[in-house]
Amino acid sequence: MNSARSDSPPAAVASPDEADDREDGPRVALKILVAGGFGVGKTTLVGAVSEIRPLRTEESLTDASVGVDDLDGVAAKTTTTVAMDFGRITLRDGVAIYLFGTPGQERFWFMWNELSRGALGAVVLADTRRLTASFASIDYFERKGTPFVVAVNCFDNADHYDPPEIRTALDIDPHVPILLCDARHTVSAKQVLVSLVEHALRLAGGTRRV
Ligand SMILES: Nc1nc2c(ncn2[C@@H]2O[C@H](COP(=O)(O)OP(=O)(O)O)[C@@H](O)[C@H]2O)c(=O)[nH]1
Ligand SMILES: [Mg+2]
Repeated sequence: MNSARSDSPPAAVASPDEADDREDGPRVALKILVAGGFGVGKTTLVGAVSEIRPLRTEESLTDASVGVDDLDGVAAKTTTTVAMDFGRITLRDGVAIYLFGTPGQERFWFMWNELSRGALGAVVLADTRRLTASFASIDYFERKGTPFVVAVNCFDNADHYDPPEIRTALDIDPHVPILLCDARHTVSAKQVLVSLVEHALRLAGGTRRV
């Protein structure tokens, strides 16, 4: 298990309109969830964009996971996130994003209500080889009315599908952005976050660009 460095977040993550005036910290802190099924790339995405060494709670997959975690299509995966990922990114001066990678396994769903409180929105990562693994996350954020975008993590050996095909397969509302990304690459992962922030602002009636 890795531990976070001393750049710890503010005691509470403020909502966008709760900017504080401290000169040494962010004036606005946004909380974004990174969700999706087991092995879709949540830990990878948080690690790709975080400017602090992400707090991870990876543990080795053990035999106890067999029959509990859905390992179909992710046979090469040797670790799993047992609590959550945490990372931070500064979009521009004074605006910090705190990222919470939410556990994909069903047994951790109880954490989602806590984690989603005060969140600006969510990125639902999807893998075209196992789209069903992301259904639960999409259902959850739709039910909650939490703004979300779907980011299809383009794995090297996965078939390529265009966003309209993915929208149909996942039955996603027309207004929800669907993007293709590579969770390993900082620029691609950051673009996903920017799309989510813009989407959330649009839904809130704002027109500002971040
Ligand atoms: N080829 C490829 N592999 C990836 C990509 N994203 C993640 N991986 C790998 O897929 C595995 C699962 O990713 P991980 O981030 O642990 O998934 P999580 O369970 O959603 O946190 C890891 O071995 C990653 O290195 C990607 O975009 N392309
Ligand atoms: Mg993980």
